Amino acid sequence: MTHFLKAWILAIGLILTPAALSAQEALPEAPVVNPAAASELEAADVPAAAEAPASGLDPALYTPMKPTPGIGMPVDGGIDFQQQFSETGETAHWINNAILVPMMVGVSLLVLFLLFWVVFRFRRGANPEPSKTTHNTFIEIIWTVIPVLILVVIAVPSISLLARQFEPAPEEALTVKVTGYQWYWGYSYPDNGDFEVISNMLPADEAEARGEPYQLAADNRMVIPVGKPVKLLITAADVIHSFAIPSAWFKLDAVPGRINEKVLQIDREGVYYGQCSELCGARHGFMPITVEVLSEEKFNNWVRANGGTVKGEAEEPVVTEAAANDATSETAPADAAAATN
Ligand SMILES: [Cu+2]
Repeated sequence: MTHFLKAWILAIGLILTPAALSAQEALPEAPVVNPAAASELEAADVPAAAEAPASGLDPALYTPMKPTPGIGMPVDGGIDFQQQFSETGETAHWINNAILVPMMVGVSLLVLFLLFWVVFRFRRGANPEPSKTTHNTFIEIIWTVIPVLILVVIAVPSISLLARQFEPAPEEALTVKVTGYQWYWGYSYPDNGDFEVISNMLPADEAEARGEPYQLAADNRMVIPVGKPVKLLITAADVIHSFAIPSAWFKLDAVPGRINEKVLQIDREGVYYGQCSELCGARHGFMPITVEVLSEEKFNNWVRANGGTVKGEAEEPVVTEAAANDATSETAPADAAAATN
């Protein structure tokens, strides 16, 4: 009888297992915390605000840039690294293509040749009396010295690149704080009034409508100025994530309770995609990174569109009037900032 009961309990357990597994998929969508995006949602109900643009930001100041196909994103059938748009990325790509790959090919071919040569030259048919040789000082020196030289040739550019990648940012660098959440990204701009942009993955139809790659495109992008070092302070609010942009040779873990710092510099205007690169839970594959790189002027306009302050402008005493305007007319801080130009 107990046998029968056990069998039933087991059977019911097995029947329920798939339901428990699929319950994982029914997790709630990441919250939309961005005020701009939130007002966009409200706009759907309120006809008066119907002119709100797709990005949720003032179109006079900022319109999301269209990505260039094949740039800053993976390509079909690609086997190489993505094309690089940062100085460290170009150096790293060069080290790979000019030093590492040729060495790997050379070593592999040499070992293959030696293997075939030994198999043929020292086969039993040709050597009825086996050789008793056990040592050859000359060959032993060769096979020690050559690998050492190879390692030195690799180490010099590789270690100097590593050092360059983690050089601290210059004093005047723009700071952006990147926070990984389950499962979206937040970008705050402490130098520009400390507004935060919340970045969620675009659904398939929306991504297609905007001409962007699905699962790489985000509703709100991280925007940075072109050709300038940007100091990224990377952290996480819940579990470990990893902030990665392959075409900028950038990857750094986002760890809760810790701030990791690294300089991001992209030398060409455009849109660059990345993904969370540390397994962080059920929707780990659905928290893409979209970085838009703009000229200084367009970047400043984007900051204004987000209600932020442009670095330098607010600090100068001349701008006190604009600051006063800001205080009196909160509704149009972008206009007030623009008026100071
Ligand atoms: Cu993640």
